Amino acid sequence: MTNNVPAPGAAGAASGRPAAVKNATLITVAPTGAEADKTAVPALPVTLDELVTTAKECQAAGAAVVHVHIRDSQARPTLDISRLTDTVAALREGTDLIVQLSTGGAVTDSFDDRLAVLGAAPDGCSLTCGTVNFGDEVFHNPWPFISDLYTRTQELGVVPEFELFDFGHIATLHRLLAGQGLPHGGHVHCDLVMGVPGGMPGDAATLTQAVSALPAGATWSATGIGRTTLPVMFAALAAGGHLRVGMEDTLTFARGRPVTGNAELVERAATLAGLAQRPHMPPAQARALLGVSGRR
Ligand code: KMH
Ligand code: ZN
Repeated sequence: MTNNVPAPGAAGAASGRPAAVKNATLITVAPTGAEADKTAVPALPVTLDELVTTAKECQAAGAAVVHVHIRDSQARPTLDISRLTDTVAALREGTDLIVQLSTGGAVTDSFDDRLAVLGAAPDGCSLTCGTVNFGDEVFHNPWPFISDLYTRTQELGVVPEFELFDFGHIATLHRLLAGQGLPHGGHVHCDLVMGVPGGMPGDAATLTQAVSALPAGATWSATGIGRTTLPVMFAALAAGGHLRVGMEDTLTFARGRPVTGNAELVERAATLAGLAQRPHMPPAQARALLGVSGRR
């Protein structure tokens, strides 16, 4: 292993920090995404009210971060800046969650619109570290866009989460940090997005290999798309990582049983984290971990 991500049992007196800080599990919920269709998935939160309601339920169930995509009045994905700004305000008003806006958007969104997302002044944002085939589509993230977006996060004081869909993205993350320094907040946190058709597979062996290639000192969460949800969740907990769950990634709770809402996905993650003796961490603890400063 080339990184020094703390192992589940590594916390304690030697670090001088309470054991709970290092051993707890950060749960991020990604409630909506840009891909699922409201008519096919009625439980998907697409209005501001639905989003805030689900965010409150997910906080109560154990989430500390919300990864946000929004929809327009027709439930289509949008990066409309005024809607994004209202969404950040409403989530801050209604919850204590760290508000992380997606800069990935939908595969059809322009680079300019994706850069402009930061104007909504979120606590954090996603920052995908490379292009990837995305089912039948392509999710475009060329180097100049990655570099510009990272510079903007540093200028505006937004904490990025580095989204890694494949191994080449990890190499690009190393290049980014070497050339442009640490992110705002001073801490590197990554999210392994596994099981996307076109990206790395979602299984324990791949997760272990990916984690071993992360930058020294980085923390990480993992999410498995679709049927890779559970294998990735168990592997991440075993390897000392954090979790992302939600209807952006998972629409089937068990074979033949659709997800009824985001909270049940967070509840399941929190239950498994508790069984692993790595209980979910509250938002204040997550802010300290990620280097997210106080509310604006
Ligand atoms: N909707 C995907 C094309 C992100 O939020 O940063 C991209 C995505 C990643 O969901
Ligand atoms: Zn997303």
